[in-house]
Amino acid sequence: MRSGFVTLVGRPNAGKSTLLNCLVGAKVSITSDKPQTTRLRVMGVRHLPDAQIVFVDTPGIGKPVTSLGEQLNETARTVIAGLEPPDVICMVLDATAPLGRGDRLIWESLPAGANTVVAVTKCDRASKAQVAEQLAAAAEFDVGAYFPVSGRTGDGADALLEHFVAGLPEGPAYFGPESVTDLPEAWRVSEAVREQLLARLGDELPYSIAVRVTEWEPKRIRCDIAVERDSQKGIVIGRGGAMLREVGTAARRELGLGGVYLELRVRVEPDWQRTPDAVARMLAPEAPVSPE
Ligand SMILES: Nc1nc2c(ncn2[C@@H]2O[C@H](COP(=O)(O)OP(=O)(O)O)[C@@H](O)[C@H]2O)c(=O)[nH]1
Ligand SMILES: [Mg+2]
Repeated sequence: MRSGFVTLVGRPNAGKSTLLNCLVGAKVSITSDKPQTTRLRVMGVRHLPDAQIVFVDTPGIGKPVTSLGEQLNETARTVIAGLEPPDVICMVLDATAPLGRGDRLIWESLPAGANTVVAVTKCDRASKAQVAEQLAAAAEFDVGAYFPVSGRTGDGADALLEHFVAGLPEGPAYFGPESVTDLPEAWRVSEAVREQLLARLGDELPYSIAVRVTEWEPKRIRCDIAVERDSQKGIVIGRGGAMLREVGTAARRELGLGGVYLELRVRVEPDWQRTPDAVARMLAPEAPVSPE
């Protein structure tokens, strides 16, 4: 048996979670076109004959404006600081955005001597010239290998996967054959709900939203959606509850929750993303809290 860990790092929105899902071959980490979508370290497992690769998704590292932003950076940095060979780091760059200070800061934060590769992703959306330019620009990061890929179409993903497989050391199976993620079931539900909200909301609201499962019964799951202001509550509920109904239906379909009633409730938690205690509560990956 061979096994190992590959951690994806990069700027917010670079395409890390989409690439992780593609490499795992299953949807384990939610994605959106809004920053701060990934709020936890999420593991996704790729099972291969006699081998297992554990891909680790991290929040994007960016300039923090709120306690939430600080906590997301901290989560990513803690994961990065804990990496040592034979763990592999996959630095994800967006082919459609020029290399910038953000990428360089992440590169500089990687542990010295780390086993790192660069994946230039979103190649389906970039011209050949753009891809070539980005690969050339990425040469300033002196890593072991460079791969053009698309997390959306899967182009190039096989070559990247083969590279990881070739470098796997002998090791145990960290996950059972049925497991594709370490996220507890309740978190998969709340994340699916948040993903559907992110897909439907404008640019400002997503930062203000946090979702938690508060009750879990065989035929009924209750989710609390926290927003920061009364005005946001109305937007999330929608006209006559239309938005919540749409989100609930889509999330249930995504999760395959046939026959289970998914109850969504919206409540205001003023300014939670600027309040360290509230942020910690919203991001705690342990058992869902009961409503006070
Ligand atoms: N066209 C295209 N879009 C992508 C690709 N990867 C990610 N995206 C989009 O880029 C946005 C950010 O992706 P996400 O995976 O959430 O980025 P993350 O913040 O780095 O995890 C989403 O709207 C994705 O659909 C890709 O390979 N091709
Ligand atoms: Mg992500």
